[in-house]
Amino acid sequence: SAIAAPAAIKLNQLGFLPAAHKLAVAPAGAGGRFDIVDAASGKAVFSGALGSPASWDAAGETVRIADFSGFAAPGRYRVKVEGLAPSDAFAIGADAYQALGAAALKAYYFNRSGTALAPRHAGAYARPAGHPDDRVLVHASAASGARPAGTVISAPKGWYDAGDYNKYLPSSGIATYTLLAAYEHFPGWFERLDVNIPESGNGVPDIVDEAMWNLEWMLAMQDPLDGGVYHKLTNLTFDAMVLPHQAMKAPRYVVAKSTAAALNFAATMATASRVLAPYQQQYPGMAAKMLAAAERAWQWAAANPAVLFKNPPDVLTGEYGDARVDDELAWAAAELYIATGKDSYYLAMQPETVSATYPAWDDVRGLAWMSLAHHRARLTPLADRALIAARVGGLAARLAAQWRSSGYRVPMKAEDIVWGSNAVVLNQAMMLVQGYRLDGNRDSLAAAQSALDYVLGRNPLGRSFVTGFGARPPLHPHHRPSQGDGVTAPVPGWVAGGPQPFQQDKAECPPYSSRLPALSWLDHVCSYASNEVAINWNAPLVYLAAALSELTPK
Ligand code: G3I
Ligand code: 9MR
Repeated sequence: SAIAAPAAIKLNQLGFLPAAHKLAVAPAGAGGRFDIVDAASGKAVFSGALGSPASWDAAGETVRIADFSGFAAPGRYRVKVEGLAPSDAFAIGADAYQALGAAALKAYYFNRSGTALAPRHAGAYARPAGHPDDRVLVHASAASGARPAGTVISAPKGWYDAGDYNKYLPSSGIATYTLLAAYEHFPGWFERLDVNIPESGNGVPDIVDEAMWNLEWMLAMQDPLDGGVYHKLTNLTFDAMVLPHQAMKAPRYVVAKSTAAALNFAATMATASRVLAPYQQQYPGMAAKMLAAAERAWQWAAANPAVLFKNPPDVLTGEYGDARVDDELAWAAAELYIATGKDSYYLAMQPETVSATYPAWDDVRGLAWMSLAHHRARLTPLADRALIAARVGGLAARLAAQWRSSGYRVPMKAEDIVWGSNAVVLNQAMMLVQGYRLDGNRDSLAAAQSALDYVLGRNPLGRSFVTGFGARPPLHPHHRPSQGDGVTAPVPGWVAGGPQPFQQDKAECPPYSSRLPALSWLDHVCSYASNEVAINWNAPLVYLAAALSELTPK
């Protein structure tokens, strides 16, 4: 099950929609022209000149671009440059990202906590239930009022965060929101997407049912007595690399309420209340319950504006500590404004003080602008529509300029390459899509396409970073189910965290072969710093599969 050395010509190993922007990358030393050849017959069907040599400092490499956007005929092809081995085969077709989007969404089902996965839904990845979380202890750090330390509460369901089996508010908020936004923006695509989960066929799109699995857990993370929200539900230490039902049976805890958790919760519940409103029959009373919960969490945060989370000394699992909560505040205010129409929330956001950045779990202000832009037609007169357009358009223009100037034609700068870099580039793409939806600038759509191309193989390593997709996908993600299940192939549909130069896991791994940001990656289960998967990283992949499918001109 080894991966052959990457081809010299790098491209999206899955393929393209017919009218998409289509680029491949060739080494700078190669000849001046390229051909697109039919994968079966080898016959040339298109040819063009390679672009001028350009470099990308993140990889220390100079390359030339093959632009075959002008070729649109459905089929299977390779790119050829004289003197080089042909590229991996790729497809052009109208359904290029259907299976990708379905698998990236199904990955959440595979990470469900507290439930057995049945063979009819999970196939080879069926497994018994683990982590029921119906008897969880309130940790000393979270003790308050009528819930002193040691109080037993129930907070079942939710998704395991990542390769580990804990559940954290900051990653849950952005992940769940991004799935809900994907549905809000592209409802038709998701209404047609059946991913075979237990709820499929209940009259609610699968993406909304899947989000509900996590939203029900999130609701249980709110202290009903004061509206505060626990930052995480966790073991004291990480589980071994085994399946959920084989994990340690030591008590699990809800740990410290935090301002970040309350605001994440408020933003996500306000968003969910909009999406759930039409599904009264399947989820009676849910939308109203969510909106009320969101407003209570907001009020808790208003009274507790600077409770920053730190792991207590006896809790050694993921921290998701965040030194700044002004971005969470802006995001929660925006979502509550959209959901309620109350101008007080718009004023609380202080929009003129909020810049636009690409989202990450610790910087969510871009989500506020994304939601305001999508809902701009139904905002109250108070909303500054020109400001919304300027923020979204300005961010997209900056990212598109970066894309145009980089040798690999990606919107990511070398310094953006941190833990979870593949989600950095996917979230940049999601914001480029917001720009395109506002002003129709084709460069924004092309740059978003390029970001997906990067994650699917047009990168300096020549690897697809999505399990089960492309010619050279990750085989050994840091993902406990994939490691513990005895199945050779990892659970499909997960994007690996990706290269990043800090190598925080190097004491536990074989040597990395490079310290260059875009090359510093190990396809090894040891590598939690470059090859873990995470719910917040997969969500922009789901978003992009739908967005490019729906927005690329037919
Ligand atoms: O942004 C800074 C950069 O400016 C700086 O130069 C660089 C070098 O120190 O660090 C960058 O920050 C990094 C940050 O991620 C970026 O988001 C930190 O070093 C790095 O430690 C931090 O990693 C986080 C990691 O947990 C460790 O705490 C990741 O963001 C976060 O996604 C990850 O999340 C984990 C959970 O804790 C547990 N579950 C799995 C999940 C995914 O790996
Ligand atoms: O497995 C853990 C992974 O899910 C986390 O993202 C990562 C960072 O918090 O930590 C991993 O656990 C490692 C721990 O931090 C250090 N010892 C080895 C553990 C992995 O086997």
